[in-house]
Amino acid sequence: MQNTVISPDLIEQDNAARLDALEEDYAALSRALERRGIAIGQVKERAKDWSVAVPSWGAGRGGTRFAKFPLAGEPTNIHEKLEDCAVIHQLGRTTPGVSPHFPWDRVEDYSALREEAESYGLHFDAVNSNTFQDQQDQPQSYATGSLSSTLEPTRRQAIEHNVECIEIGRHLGSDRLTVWVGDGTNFPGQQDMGRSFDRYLDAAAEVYAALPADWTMMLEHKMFEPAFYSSVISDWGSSLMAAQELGEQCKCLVDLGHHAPNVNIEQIVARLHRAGKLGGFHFNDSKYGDDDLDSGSINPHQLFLVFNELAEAETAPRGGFDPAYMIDQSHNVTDPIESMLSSAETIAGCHARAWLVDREALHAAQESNDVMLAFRTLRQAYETDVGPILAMARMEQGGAIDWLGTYRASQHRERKAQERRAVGLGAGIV
Ligand code: LRH
Ligand code: MN
Ligand code: MN
Repeated sequence: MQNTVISPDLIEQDNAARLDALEEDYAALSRALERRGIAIGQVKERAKDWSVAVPSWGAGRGGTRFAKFPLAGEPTNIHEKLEDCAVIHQLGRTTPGVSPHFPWDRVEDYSALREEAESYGLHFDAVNSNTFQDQQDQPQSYATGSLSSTLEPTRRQAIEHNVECIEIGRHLGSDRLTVWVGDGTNFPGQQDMGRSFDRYLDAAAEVYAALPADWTMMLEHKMFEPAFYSSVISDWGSSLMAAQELGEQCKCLVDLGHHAPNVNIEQIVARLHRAGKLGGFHFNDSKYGDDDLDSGSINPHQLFLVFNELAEAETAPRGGFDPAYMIDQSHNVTDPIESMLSSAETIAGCHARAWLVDREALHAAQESNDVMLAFRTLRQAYETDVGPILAMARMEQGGAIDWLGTYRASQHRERKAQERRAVGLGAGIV
């Protein structure tokens, strides 16, 4: 028996009131797509098959280094986070995976945690390690680095933590480890940039050696923050060099917020695929830096272009194509459940629109250098409102046509505000 957090009756009632309008919109879109030679049913099935994982840490209110404004009823432990992730998936039907972060999600019994997730119809996705913060009672500090530290005991501690994350992940049923380190420098001259990369590689090789044969290790690059002069794995170039040196099972993870402003991220995606090293994504949006804003809230066109490259890559898989899709956002002023549902819909929409691109026409226009036709071919897909396809796919899988209206009608957060322990004030974590 699946554990449902939101009443299925409520979802059904809400859907019934909205079905006529949806059917009208869906039929109109179906006719428009048919004129373009596209069968709407196929796009809908593709949308149903596609999913994006939610981060356990994004289920709570984030914060900046200045403040965190807690939300009454927000989750404070992995059990409550799973309950909220279950709500997101129940209403949206695109997020069955939860990406945990350790030690934030530490518990005694990981097999029981896995069963708890499964009782909601969820599973665990990539496991994230954390050597960018010091924990209570931790012998060595990461203040001047972790895997790349100049200090051997510190590197050892960081290696052991990553190996422990793999072990935890095995119990949780995961098969991916995401490694992001905050290592880097704040001052020119602080460290030797070549030697710190060497130390990182030596330490990361020990983590890699502990990977089970069917696992992938994903290296997440980030240009700056917390190190404000240089990061050890600062960009996709460093990430690719490291992944190539570490081995076949090591790939690169692209967090959309981790680049310099205006960087052509879709081209990076194409390049990493070309090198057989496209491991996965952390979706979010950014205006200035690693803002962790809701996916597509600032630049939905860029997100579409990333998915266009992904559709291109899937059509021409070269050595293979199996990226992990995850959301990585910080919700500072919204209800995280609403933000995650909104982002999942935006991301799924970009995925669906990328598959509306007339790829044959695009390739022909590219070959004959018909610049305007190539551009308009992409634009036509981008401008198509796929909302009715996504809503129909949700409804047919038991989700909510109007996830926001149904979620608010459920009063989930209000009920949790009565039940859950209040969160203290303070600065956020990321
Ligand atoms: C670093 C990052 C990384 C961390 C997460 C909390 O900025 O994107 O993925 O694990 O934030
Ligand atoms: Mn990230
Ligand atoms: Mn980040």
